[in-house]
Amino acid sequence: MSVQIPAGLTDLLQGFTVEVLRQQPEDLVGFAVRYFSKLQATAGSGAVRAPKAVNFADEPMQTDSEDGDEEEDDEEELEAPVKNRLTRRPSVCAEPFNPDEEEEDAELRVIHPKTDEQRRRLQDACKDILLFKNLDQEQMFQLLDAMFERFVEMDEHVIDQGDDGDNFYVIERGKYDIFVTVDGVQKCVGTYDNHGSFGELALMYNTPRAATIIATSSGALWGLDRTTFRRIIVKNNAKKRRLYEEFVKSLPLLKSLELGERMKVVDVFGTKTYNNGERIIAQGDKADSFYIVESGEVRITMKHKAKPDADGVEIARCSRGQYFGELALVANQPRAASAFAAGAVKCLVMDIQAFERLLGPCMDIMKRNIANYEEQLVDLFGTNMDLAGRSV
Ligand code: 1OR
Ligand code: 1OR
Repeated sequence: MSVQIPAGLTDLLQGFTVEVLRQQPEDLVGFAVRYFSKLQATAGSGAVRAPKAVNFADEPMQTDSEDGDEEEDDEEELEAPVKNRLTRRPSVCAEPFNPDEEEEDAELRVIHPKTDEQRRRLQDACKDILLFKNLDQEQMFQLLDAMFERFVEMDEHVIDQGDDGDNFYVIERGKYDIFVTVDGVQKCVGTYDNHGSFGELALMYNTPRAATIIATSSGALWGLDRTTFRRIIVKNNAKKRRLYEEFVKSLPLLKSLELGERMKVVDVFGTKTYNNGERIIAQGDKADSFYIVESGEVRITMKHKAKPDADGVEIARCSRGQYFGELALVANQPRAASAFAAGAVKCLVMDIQAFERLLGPCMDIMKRNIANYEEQLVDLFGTNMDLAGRSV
């Protein structure tokens, strides 16, 4: 029996197979649905891997320009963005945004083609980015497509306080100082050391850049343009606010914050889930995040200085609404204890910069609690130690 192979089938399946091998998706069926839907949308346009409006070759390079009249040439080191003309940024004030608006217009898609090696590095750099934690697979897919690589030299200003926001950045490598100028005095208020992200505030709130970011080594960043950031992240934040409003209103720790400030907390945290027994924090580690338990229970354990190899003693448990991981951030010292999931756990996680920027008014509550830890330390271990494990 001879079977007729429809014209085009081999090419169709080959194209799909190549994309699967290139991108190694975890959800093959979901990937297939998206791939063939895009293909259908592009039917007749000649483009295969991008929706209709995204044009790989014949679109002139577009850069963000403040006044919209002139092409600026100051981003030469950036890979030429493949961007539709419609994505050009109007002035900041002229850009109303309703996050609830359905804006799934393929015209807005930005795609920077990447090699497999670039994509792997990008995925690695993005895997712990808190702002990306609540996105679904399709949003993540679009975000990664839109990101572009930017190399920076030592001493380069990546962002200048007071400027309009153009891009959000994820750090692949390099060290960066954060400077804030208040009343004409510039102060270094923190650093990024080979991981993390910055540049979200101006894009989220349509405000001028709140800090200056200067590279203190050569480095590599992944940029995300303002339009895509707002279309995906800001829209997702509106959903997150609805979802978490009641929860953050109920948290005793945040009671000194106005509602608007609590909502800013929601904007910047990411949710992380842990399986039973999984370690969330390791005693002695350098600290860069703060946790609030959304569901499940977290065991806090501490090792005795005299028996560093023994399993830690359980010293506390945290459940819904309680927080942990503040001590190392407040005291600027390594983690004083370990934290493990007791059953399935979900936490809201905030990075150290957001913690310092937003939770200043909650410091009194935290410090009172820390004083409690110090007292119990002596009772539990029967020896005088401070929370860094030193004898006092
Ligand atoms: P952006 O778009 O305003 C500058 O551009 C970025 O610096 C900002 O987004 C944040 O991503 C990042 N205050 C303001 N912005 C900060 C801060 C910060 N830290 C990092 N950024 N503070 C320092 C907290 C350690 C508060 C200073 C008073
Ligand atoms: P961290 O950043 O040091 C471990 O990371 C976290 O465990 C710590 O912040 C606290 O949030 C949390 N002593 C020290 N850390 C504690 C304690 C604690 N309880 C919870 N954590 N004590 C228990 C008091 C009931 C006193 C120790 C004997």
